[in-house]
Amino acid sequence: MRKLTVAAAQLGPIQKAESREVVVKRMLALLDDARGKGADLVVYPELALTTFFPRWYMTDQTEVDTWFESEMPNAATQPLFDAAAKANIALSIGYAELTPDGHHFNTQILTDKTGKIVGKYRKVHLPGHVEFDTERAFQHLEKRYFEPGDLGFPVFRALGGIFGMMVCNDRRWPESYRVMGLQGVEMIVLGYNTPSVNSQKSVEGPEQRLFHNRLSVQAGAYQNSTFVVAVAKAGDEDGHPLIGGSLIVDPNGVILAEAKTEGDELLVATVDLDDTKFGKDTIFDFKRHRRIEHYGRITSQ
Ligand code: CDT
Repeated sequence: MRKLTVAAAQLGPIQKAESREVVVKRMLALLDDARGKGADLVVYPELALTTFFPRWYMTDQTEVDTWFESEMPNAATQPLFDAAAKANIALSIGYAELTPDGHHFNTQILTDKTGKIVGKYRKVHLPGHVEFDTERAFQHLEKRYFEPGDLGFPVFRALGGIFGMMVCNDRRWPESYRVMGLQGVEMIVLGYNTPSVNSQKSVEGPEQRLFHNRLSVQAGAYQNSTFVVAVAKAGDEDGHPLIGGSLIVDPNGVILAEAKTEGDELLVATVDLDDTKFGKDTIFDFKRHRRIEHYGRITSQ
């Protein structure tokens, strides 16, 4: 038995004008709620500290860089790291990372219970486009502001288990889960900012987007026999709605908890990481059952 209490800390909307300090206060309130519920780990969404800025077209790199963190923790987030360490809780947080040598990534980190960063992931699958697109109802400029992650899909031994991370669009790609599944991942944590409507297809609304979210996360969990914790930034950001629907899913693909609101909301589940074993030893025993001689196309084109 390897029990772990995990909390998905869904954040409601963050307006463009709101400061990181205001957001961190909300993150601290969710942390406090999680502490009261016995959480070992609290997971926050993609780009948790700011509005989803890739919807805004910017040409001035100095302005772009104001949305990025060049240190983690920094002055704005130190109170969160301190409170988590005091409460003996590990954190996973998404933020825009500016490296010392000037690279820009959409990053998620994992800390241990002392606030030390023990894992880092940089988003591999960047959706959207580079230039202003007049055909879209709104912009999604991740390909303009971020470089594809350069760390692959590593896993980390932490909290008595094997953890992996992904960010938003990665959850739609079976390869993201499988590369970590092949490393024995037991819990994948991820954050997302998913617009409630498709900017290129007016008939695709929130119900379909919530369905695709569940479909991707539940399938990824089941097919790799791993827990998945998927955490939204939700609600209306300056007139741009994002879906909620944060999820905690078990290794059978069953939903243990699902957000009911589009605001700040905490989901909590106590799980046994040993529940990942049965699937990994039977139907998804990759060593015995995979037929890699037929999978070449996946990496060759
Ligand atoms: N943040 C993020 O990756 N959002 C995407 C939107 C896809 S549409 C360009 C997602 O996959 O949810």
